[in-house]
Amino acid sequence: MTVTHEDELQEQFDATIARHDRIEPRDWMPEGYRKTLVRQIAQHAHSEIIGMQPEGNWITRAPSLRRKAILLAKVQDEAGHGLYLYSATETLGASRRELTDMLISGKQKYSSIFNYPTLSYADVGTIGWLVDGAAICNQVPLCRTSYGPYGRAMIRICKEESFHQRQGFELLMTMMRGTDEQRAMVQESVDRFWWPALMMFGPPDADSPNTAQSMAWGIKRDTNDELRQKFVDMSVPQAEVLGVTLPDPELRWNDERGHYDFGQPDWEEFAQVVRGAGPCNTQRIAHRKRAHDDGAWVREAATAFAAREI
Ligand code: FAQ
Repeated sequence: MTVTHEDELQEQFDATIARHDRIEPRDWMPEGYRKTLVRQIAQHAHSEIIGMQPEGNWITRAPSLRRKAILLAKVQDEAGHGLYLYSATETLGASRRELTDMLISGKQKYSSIFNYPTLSYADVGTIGWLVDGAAICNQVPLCRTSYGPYGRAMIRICKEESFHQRQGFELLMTMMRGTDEQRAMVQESVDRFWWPALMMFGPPDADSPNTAQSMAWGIKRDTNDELRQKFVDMSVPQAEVLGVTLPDPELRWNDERGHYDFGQPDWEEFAQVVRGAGPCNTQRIAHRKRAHDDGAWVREAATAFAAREI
């Protein structure tokens, strides 16, 4: 049997993955690895950018200057996360323009969670607590992902997401110490966001087409179900401290497993939202497209300026 150059490259790649070393942009990589990374990192970047909309909705109506300053800073952080991640995909040969076109035309996905509306200011706190909380559970292991630029971007992103989670919890805690009406607002918000937050981790492992290969390549370090369990275990004691009820009658501690048992989200609803038929999908993409079109003159001016400088 003849050993080709490609076989040798594949062997080196496999050895790097087995040593838990990083693959860097200049290294050879299988085409499937590159494509999977572009898909996952682009979806992640789009989620950060589209994720600015539900909370951005409340910037003009924040209840105080302090809350407005916090919210502005958080939404701005999400834009930064999107930019680090688009930069990471650029190292794989996918341009930001190309990815933005794929997002706007519906060819690439973004997280299902951002297709739900934000109906009250409590949602700002719940997004911080549950959505950023789920994002941290999912993203801390990604700091050890096998692709260097993605892992390094995740380190900074995770630090900022931890702050986001804390600010959400603090906002909810403040409301829980307030009036009956405020407490009811928090509970109503948690009732709406709990199940969509569990869906953020993706389909159950048995229905996840990408997990096995992504784990073998060291792109993902944990399965969807493992991370979902970690999130539930982390959130239940926090809900107790807050004094809110999680809307799951099956939620209870299982001594034998050393974990909480919990019910299943509505996976049919998840499939619908991912297909584009969630409550806000059309609005989110239309808004993103409008912002992109409105920014055309800025991109043209920057390109003309760059050409003049050469
Ligand atoms: N929504 O085979 P799997 C944030 C798709 S950032 C929509 O399990 P995989 C910050 C999946 O892409 C939140 N689509 O896929 C923030 C695949 O698509 P395909 C985003 C979903 O990739 C906070 C198909 O279903 N975080 O929140 C979802 O192995 C507050 C089959 O699924 C990341 O992107 C979903 N929830 O595992 C911002 C983290 N789940 O192949 C603002 C990085 C799955 O049909 C405010 N990503 N799909 O095209 C990951 O860890 C993985 O990509 C998973 C999915 C775990 C999301």
